[in-house]
Amino acid sequence: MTTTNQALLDWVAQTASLTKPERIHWCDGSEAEYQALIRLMLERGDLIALNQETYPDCYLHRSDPSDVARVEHLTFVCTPDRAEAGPNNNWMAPAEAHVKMDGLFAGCMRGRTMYVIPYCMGPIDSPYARCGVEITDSPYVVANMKLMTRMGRAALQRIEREGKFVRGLHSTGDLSPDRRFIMHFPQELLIQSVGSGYGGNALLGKKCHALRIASWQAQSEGWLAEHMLIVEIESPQGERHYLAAAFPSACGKTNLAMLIPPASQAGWKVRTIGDDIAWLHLDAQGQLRAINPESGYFGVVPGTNPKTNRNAFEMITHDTIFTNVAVTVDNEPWWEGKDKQRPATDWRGKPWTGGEGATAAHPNSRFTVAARQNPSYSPLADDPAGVPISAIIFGGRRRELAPLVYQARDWRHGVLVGASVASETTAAATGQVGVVRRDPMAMKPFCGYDFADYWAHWLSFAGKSTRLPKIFHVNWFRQDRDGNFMWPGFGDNLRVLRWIIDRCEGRAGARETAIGFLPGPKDMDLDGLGIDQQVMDSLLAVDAASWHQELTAIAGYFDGFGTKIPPALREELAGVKKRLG
Ligand code: SAT
Ligand code: MN
Repeated sequence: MTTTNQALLDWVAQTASLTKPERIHWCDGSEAEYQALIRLMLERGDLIALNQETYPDCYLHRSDPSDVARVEHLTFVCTPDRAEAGPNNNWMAPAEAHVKMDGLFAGCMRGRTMYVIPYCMGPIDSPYARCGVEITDSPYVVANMKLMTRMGRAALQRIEREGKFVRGLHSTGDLSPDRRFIMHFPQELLIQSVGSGYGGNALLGKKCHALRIASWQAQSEGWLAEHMLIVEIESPQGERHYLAAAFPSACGKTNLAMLIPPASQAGWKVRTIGDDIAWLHLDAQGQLRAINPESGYFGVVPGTNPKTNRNAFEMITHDTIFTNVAVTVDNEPWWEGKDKQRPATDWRGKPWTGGEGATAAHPNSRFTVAARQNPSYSPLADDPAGVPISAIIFGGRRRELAPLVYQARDWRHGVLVGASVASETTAAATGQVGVVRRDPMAMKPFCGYDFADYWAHWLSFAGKSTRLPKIFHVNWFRQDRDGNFMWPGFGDNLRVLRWIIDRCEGRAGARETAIGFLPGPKDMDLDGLGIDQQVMDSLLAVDAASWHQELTAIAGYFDGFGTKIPPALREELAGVKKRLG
C-alpha cells in the first residue's frame, strides 16, 4: 500500500531518512494485519497470551515500569508566541523543540519497522470527523490504534480526497524518562512524541490529536473538542436523551457511559456513544451535536467487576489487550476489585507477595477494546450526524464541598461552573495522587491553548444559539467523616441523570441557591435507595462559609491568567459571591 498524496509521501520519506528504519509498513487496517502484529509481538515477548479458553484473543502487555501513565511535565505546546499556549501548558519555542526532537529521532528506528498509520477520528463519512497519520516504531501502538480508531485504507482514501491531515511522529526511543517528550505544534498540525510507549503519550490519535490539536482547530473553526463521555438514555416510554459529561481521567467516565440501571429503575435503557472524547458542533438549527472521534476504549481496569460495570467486565473477556494487569495461576488477567482470587504475578511479572499499600495490577492498568464489543454500544456512535446533546455535565472527585448535583443558571454561569472544576488527582498521570487541583472542564492536561482564550470560546456559544444544552455539575465522590462514600454511585447515578433530563424538559422541580439549582427533597427519585434523609441533606447542602473559601480559591486561580480572563467569568463569580451573602 502507498498513497497518491504527495505531502504524505514526502513526510514519510523525510521521516525515514531521519529515523533510519529497516523497513516501512503502510497499515491497511485489516484483520490479517492485526493478527500478524499480534503474532510478531508474541514472538518478541512484547505480548503474553492470556488463557485462550477463558479469555480468547486476549493478551497482556507489560510496559516499562518507568512508563505507566501520561507525563504532563514532559508534555509541551510549541507555539511561536508563548502567550498562545497559556499558563496551563508547558511551552517551548517551536525552533528549539524541533532541534531537540530531531536530535532524539535521528537514527531512532535503526533495525526497526516504521509503521505508517492513516486514521480517521470520527465516522469515516462524517463532516465532523478529522484524519491524521501516525508514524510509529511500536507494533503495540499500531494494535491499539486498530482497536481504538478507524484506521487503514478507508482513512487513507479520505485523506487523499481532502488533502488535509494531522501528522504524528512517535518513537519509543530508548524509553528513558530523560529523553521523553510529547510535543505539539498546533500551527503545523504536528505532534512529536518520543521515549514512551504508553497510552496518551503514544496513541497520538487520542489526547494529542483529538484533544490538544483538535481544541486548537475547534477554536478557530467554531466548535468544541472536549474530554467528555457521550451517553444515550432511553426512558420506559421511549424518550431518548443524549448527555455529554466531562470528568478528569480515572473519575468514572467509562462507568457512567456504560451504566446499568438498577432493578429499581426498570424500563430505563442506557447506551454508550463514547467514554472519553466528544467533538461538539452546532448544526444549522442551533442544536449542539456530538460525535465520538474514537471507536474503542482505553479504560482503567482496576475496580471493574459485575457490580461496578458489568458491560465493561463482559466486553473485556475476549479480543482485548491488557496493559499492566496482574495474572492468576490459570493465566487469566487479574486486578484489584475483580474477585477474591489471589494473583500469581504482579503487573511487572514478579511473584505476587502482597504487602502494605502494594497493588498487584498497576493502578493505571488499562484495557484496550473495540467499542463494538460493549454490550451497551449504541449504533449511533457510527452516525455521521452525531447525536443531539440535551445537557452538558461537569464533575470532579471531591471529598467535600461540591454537592451531588446542581444546575447552572444559564450558559454563561455554566461556563464558570466548568472553568472552576477541581478534582483529586489520580494514577492516570504520574505524580502525587489524591491532591485537589483545578481541572477546568477536565481539560487541564488536554487544552492545546490558553485556558482564558478557551473560556472565551466557550462563552461565545451563548451568542450563536438559543437552543444550547443546559449545564450541570455532579460529584459522586463525597465522603463522610470516616472516609465512607456517601452516595452509592454506579447504577444509582441514573437517578441523578433522570433529574437532569427532567430539568432539561422543564418537568422537575429545584430549589434555587447561590451556586445554582439543586433538587429539593421530593425532586429526585430515591425510591428503594435506603439512603438516610440526613445524608441526602448533606449531599445537597450549600455551605456558605466553605463556598466563600472556594470562590476565593477560584478567583486566585483566575488571577494566574492575568488580564486575559473574560470579564464575563469575573462577573459570574461576583454574582455567586453576592448571592451567597
Ligand atoms: O493515557 S490516556 O491519556 O490515554 C488515559 C487518560 O489519562 O485519560
Ligand atoms: Mn481521558
